[in-house]
Amino acid sequence: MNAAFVSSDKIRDQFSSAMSAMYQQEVPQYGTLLSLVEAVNQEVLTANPALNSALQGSDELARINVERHGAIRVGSADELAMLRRMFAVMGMQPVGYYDLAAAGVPVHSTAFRPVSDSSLKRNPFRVFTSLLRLELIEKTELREQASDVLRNRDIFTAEVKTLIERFEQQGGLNTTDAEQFVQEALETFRWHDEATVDLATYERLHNEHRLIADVVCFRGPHINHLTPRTLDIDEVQRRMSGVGIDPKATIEGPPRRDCPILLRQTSFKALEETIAFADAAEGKHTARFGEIEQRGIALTHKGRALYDRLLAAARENAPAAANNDAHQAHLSEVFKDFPDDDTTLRREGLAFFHYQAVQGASVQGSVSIEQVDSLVEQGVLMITPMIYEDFLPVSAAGIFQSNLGGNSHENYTSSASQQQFEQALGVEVINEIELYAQRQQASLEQALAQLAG
Ligand code: OOG
Ligand code: NI
Repeated sequence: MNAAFVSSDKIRDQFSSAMSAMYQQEVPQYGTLLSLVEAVNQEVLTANPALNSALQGSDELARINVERHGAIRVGSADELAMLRRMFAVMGMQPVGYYDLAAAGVPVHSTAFRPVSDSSLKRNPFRVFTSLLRLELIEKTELREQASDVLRNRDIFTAEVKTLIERFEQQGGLNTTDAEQFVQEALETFRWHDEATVDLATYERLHNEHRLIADVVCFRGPHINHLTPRTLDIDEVQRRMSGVGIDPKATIEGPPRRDCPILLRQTSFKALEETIAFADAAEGKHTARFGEIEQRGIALTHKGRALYDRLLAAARENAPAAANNDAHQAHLSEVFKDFPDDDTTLRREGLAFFHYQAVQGASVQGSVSIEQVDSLVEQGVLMITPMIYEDFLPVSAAGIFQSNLGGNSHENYTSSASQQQFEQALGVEVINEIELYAQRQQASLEQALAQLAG
């Protein structure tokens, strides 16, 4: 790459901090949440020196305070395709496909995120991006009206489009262009307290599904939440109400464990905000909230299948009360069937790890993949958990639902349509499990070469 160009990692880092600053200003409760998360992270690290050095050793400590994800919802294939080009400037690729229709939310989604070890280390910022499935609106007239409104908006500034093209032609952006890109890209995600439609149209769309009104009635896909990573989600959940934040009833995802797996998430309820409609009527809209997450180890296909099976079993005989303590106790009971130590997780091929040759260690002759188990046991190869960087469809549905004000829609029967999503996107999404497997393999090969060298 031309040395005069700013790295995509740096542009992403600048963008994610600009987005966080904008959202703190727009939604002060998010700033309160950030302070709470930081305080709890600090307490956890102070009380647990072993965790502190483990995180430091795997270079994770540095990313904890910059780590976050956000979410947006767009209305058309053109919008999604342009977003893909915009995120590419920041080194973010579409990873994974999530079907939410099965859970009563008329969207399907991907996550734009960095993919390489070094980029993830620098700043793993991800944007969960949903595309509205207008075809799921049954009333023809309403569907056509929504699609007309969407056709008439442009969610990108002229300048950002020019800069995206320049990036694609030159293979990078210089410092001035990169700075302007960050400012212009930010405009796409800004909140607008003016709707583009009259109140009656808003209400018709809202009655069809609250999410449809959120996507269709505004000038752009406002960022609807940002999510810092916490080291103790249970503690943050407990303390939220003490700082004036109203959390959703239960934490999504797996229970608390010695070896955390995948992703646990909880959010605070979306705020009711005043909107001026196109006919000068005043009304309310609820869209924006805050979320926290705690990430654990990425699972293989086998591990994920076990997770899905246990989660389904837990949901089938869930306790009646939607109380987090009862919910977590029940989950912990069901998840006793999921091994909870690194040795078993690795031996049984349930989870992904990074491999490292222990400094100064070497092995006579060549080393083969078959010797890995014994090299790990001998302490010649060190393993560290590979963090799960993606999302979970059941959890995402839970987060969506907690903001739909209780009047949830019956499930859409239409099947998942990854192909249709990819057509809109303009490329295929990257398979997340393949990505973890490749990264694990690369770290293993490097470690073995080092031992033999
Ligand atoms: C996205 C909800 C899903 C997550 O972290 O799983 C989500 C949305 O509300 O647009 O953010
Ligand atoms: Ni989220």
